[in-house]
Amino acid sequence: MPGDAIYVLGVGNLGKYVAHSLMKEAPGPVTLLFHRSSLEDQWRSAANGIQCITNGVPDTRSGFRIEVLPSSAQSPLKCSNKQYALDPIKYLIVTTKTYMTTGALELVKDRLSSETSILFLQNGMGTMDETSAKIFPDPKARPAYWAGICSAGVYSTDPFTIVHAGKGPLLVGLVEGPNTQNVPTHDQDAVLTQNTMVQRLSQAGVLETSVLSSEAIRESQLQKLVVNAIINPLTAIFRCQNGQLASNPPRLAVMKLLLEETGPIVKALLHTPSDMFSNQNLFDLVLSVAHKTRANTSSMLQDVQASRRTEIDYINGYIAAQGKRLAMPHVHNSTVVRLVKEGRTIQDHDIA
Ligand code: KPL
Repeated sequence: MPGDAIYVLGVGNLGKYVAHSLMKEAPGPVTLLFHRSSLEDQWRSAANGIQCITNGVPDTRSGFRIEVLPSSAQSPLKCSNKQYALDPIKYLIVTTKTYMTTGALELVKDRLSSETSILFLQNGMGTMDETSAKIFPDPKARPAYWAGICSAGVYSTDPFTIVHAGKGPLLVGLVEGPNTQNVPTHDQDAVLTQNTMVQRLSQAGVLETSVLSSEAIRESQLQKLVVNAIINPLTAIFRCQNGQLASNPPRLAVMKLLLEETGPIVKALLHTPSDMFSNQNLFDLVLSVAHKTRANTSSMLQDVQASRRTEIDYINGYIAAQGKRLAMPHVHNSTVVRLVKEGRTIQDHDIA
């Protein structure tokens, strides 16, 4: 049943983890969409499979369908099975870097429709709005958007090998939009029976999927945004691991300053007021994540160290833009965006 295939766009840490988990535990076709042609050679070197190492035990899964997307919407498509190449895509999981989202979606947009469910599983916020503006300006043609947050600790050791270092749930929820009126978002059983993608994610027990209401997933997205807006840029600017932020008084003071500006902006983005978004509660949340992930190098510091583009525009950049729109103070968020983009570092004695 090609129509029920789940397509995964973006094979970074999370894309590999989700694809591997689906193939291992939730029977049905999984198609990997390669949006860079170099991935095809790396895939062959990896013997056409994804390896996931958990507690030192490797598990390799093969059987994926592969499509190498054309470099532009006009060039021809290469895929492991021509029969499926132009099939409409009903279920799509997007795990690309945020700034690549619309460029990658552009390559498959003719296969997406209001019948499609897209799950955005990414750091930061803003990609759904960009997708609507650039890819689906007509709201009636827009797919149903799902938001996902995965807290599992996963890192790559080569292009198709990941280490599953820490357990963490996958939260998913349907985002309110033009094509979601008929989808029951509060009734978990109904969502599960109606959406094969969510059902299969849920079957892949290793993902520990919980289906949340639209409101609850928005709260979780905004909480995650706050966590990423404090930990990610500050670990990049101080060049330290997550746990080394809170254990150092000058850095802790900067965390607090940034949070005091970020908290009220994010709180204003809630659709329903929530006590969880007081500055104190948000700061406690940031501290607890920094502690739980104390040995981690944040994804932003990893990007800076590898001289890759960071996702700052979709984290502090998004918050600064929302602050501007709402006429709320946002100077600290704008400053960290600039510092990260310029590759600047701050020494503790600079702020003492
Ligand atoms: O999500 C993260 C990231 O690095 O992007 C945190 C939670 C900060 C863990 O490192």
